[in-house]
Amino acid sequence: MKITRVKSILTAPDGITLVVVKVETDQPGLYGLGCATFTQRPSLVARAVDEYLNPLLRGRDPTNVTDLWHMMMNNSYWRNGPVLNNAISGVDMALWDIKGKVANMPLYDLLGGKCREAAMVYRHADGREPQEVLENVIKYQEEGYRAVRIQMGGYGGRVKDIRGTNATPSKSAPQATHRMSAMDRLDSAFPGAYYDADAYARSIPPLFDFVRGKIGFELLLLHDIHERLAPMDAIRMAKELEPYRLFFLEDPLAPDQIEWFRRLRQQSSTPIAMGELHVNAAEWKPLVAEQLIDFIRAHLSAIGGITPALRLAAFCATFGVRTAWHGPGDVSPIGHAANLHLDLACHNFGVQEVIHFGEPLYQVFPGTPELRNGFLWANSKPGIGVDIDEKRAARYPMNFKAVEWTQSRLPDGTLWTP
Ligand code: GCO
Ligand code: MG
Repeated sequence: MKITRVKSILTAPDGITLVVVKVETDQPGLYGLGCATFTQRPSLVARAVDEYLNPLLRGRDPTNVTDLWHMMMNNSYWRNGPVLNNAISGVDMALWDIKGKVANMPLYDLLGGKCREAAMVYRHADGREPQEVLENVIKYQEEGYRAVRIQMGGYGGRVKDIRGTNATPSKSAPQATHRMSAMDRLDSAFPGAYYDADAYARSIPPLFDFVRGKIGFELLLLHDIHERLAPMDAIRMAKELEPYRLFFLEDPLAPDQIEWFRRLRQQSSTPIAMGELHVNAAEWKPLVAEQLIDFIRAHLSAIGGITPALRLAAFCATFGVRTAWHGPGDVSPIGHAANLHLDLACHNFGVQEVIHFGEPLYQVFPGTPELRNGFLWANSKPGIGVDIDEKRAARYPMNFKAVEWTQSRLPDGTLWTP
């Protein structure tokens, strides 16, 4: 069996640019699909696939997945960056897809079979003020979800001052305790996505107090700091949130702040999740080996695909760290399915992040996993189990604009990690 072509496919069915890799072989009708989605730099990943991996891999045997993964990683000499890792992931997942198709087994079976029927998921509830967040939490709870991430104004709390809007704030909810004047750029300030870190930090513990006061402690609640706070402010929030029993608190610090993770661990019992930003094993090794985190959140394509994720899951298992793979809107259904196969086959699964899969996604990606009663369900098709309708995919071309939300700035104009 030989690889005859490796190609990238860019498509945005739900308005978010997804990057898919198709590996074609000399066997009639046999091909594999993988996710390579780095939605902030999609065309760079596509070029890495088409201009470098395609000529490198044509003519090679697709069954040697591990060897090809190492060869792709080392072939550029400099390695472990998000663009090349995503390109490699697209091929790696496609090779696992081919292996499952040849074995006529779903990937989870190839990886040792199921540890659970389906993967428990969490959804994103948000709102401009606590009452609105609560309403969205209750909506998910009524749909059968057992875990909900709550934010108030996205990441860093881009909350409008409810006194300044026509929204009639509810009497029982704590009012947003800060004016958002900081959202207005200072005269001399730089253009950007402003947020008030201190106001955000002060708004979250009262939010959890309010929500827990209304719904109790049965629903698993999560929160994503998204590296938006100075380290000690993140530690303070982790401590302030202890009474509200979070399932986990995500991205409290930037990936390079390992020393601060050590201090955070000494000071708080709030479970910690980290990893969606990781691209290099050096980033996760201390966090896992020193048990500084409870959940690993890698974005599978950013670390290079299924091959490294399998090793990472096994490494985490030995230290009691569970998986919570990154599952946002900027992961393709192929990537979500790859997450799910690992969720089913790895014993140390924690929870799976998912978003709403719009109808266009199901049309472009037949076999997209099914969301039902708070769980994600895999089909039993061989391989990853998701296909792509390339004609339909072409109807949703990439429409790239400079990314604005990552130009996050503090009130004084200082650029802060997004
Ligand atoms: C999450 C993540 C995402 C990222 C996004 C970046 O927890 O799902 O924080 O929302 O911000 O994937 O492109
Ligand atoms: Mg996150």
